[in-house]
Amino acid sequence: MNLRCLSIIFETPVNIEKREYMKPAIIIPTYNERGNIEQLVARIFGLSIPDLFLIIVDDNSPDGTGAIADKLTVKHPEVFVLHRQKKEGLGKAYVAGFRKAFKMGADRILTMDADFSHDPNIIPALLRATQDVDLAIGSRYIAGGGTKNWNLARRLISRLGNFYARNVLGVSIRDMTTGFRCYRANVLQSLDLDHLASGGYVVLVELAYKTVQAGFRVQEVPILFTERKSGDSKFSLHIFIEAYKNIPKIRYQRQKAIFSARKPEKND
Ligand SMILES: Nc1nc2c(ncn2[C@@H]2O[C@H](COP(=O)(O)OP(=O)(O)OP(=O)(O)O)[C@@H](O)[C@H]2O)c(=O)[nH]1
Ligand SMILES: [Mg+2]
Repeated sequence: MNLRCLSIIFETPVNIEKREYMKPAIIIPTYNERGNIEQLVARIFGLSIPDLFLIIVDDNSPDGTGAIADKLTVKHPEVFVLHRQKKEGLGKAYVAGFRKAFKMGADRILTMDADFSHDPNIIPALLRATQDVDLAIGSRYIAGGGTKNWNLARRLISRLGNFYARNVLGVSIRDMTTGFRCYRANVLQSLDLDHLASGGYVVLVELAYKTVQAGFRVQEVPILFTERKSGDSKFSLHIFIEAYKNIPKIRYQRQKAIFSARKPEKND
């Protein structure tokens, strides 16, 4: 039997054997996700991804998601839960999760929503993509991607938001607002996470922008985004307005940084 046959027999269904990455972490921010979290964790571990660990970042969900997550750690020692005092926004939750993942020595950091809008079966494809690029983005707006069961208003808001972000920031990524991504850890380590323009959803746009600006390679992987399985959306008009205001601020911050780096010292 030749080596190729052997590799076919031993290849797992998700083809993760020939992996270059060693220690992937998945960060799941949660706020009132009691109807989803347990099932999601089971689905993720069902993928049998080697050396995977999971970080759930819960902002003291009133529905008891944090306590459910704690129970999951008994069954799955690879699950870690960060309990935060109060709801502070998606961006802040991500950053807390990133720091924990750094401490634990993760070399790939994947983020996803808790509500099954992000299909766990795509996780291996995102991990695989980071063998060639530094950031793999699960994208609804490239060929093969899309949204399912979203009403017209939601589709318009998402499209408009992406159009606005792409044009204000001048980047070509089609889906800047998706939270289903896999970063090489060194990308996030190189970004100044202490001084992000926003602590909310718009951090997704900011992280994608800064990754491109820093010269890292980005690839979009098609995903089909479906309506949440259970629970309520946290998306609101407030989030939309926050994004609208903060995107120009992200660009301005970058220009200011370039300008001050170029400014000669007084004594020169
Ligand atoms: N820890 C934490 N998690 C949050 C916060 N806001 C949202 N989340 C989680 O972030 C993920 C994305 O939030 P969603 O409410 O699903 O937002 P969305 O996907 O834009 O909207 P829907 O799909 O319509 O619900 C989910 O897992 C939420 O539970 C927050 O302030 N703190
Ligand atoms: Mg969602």
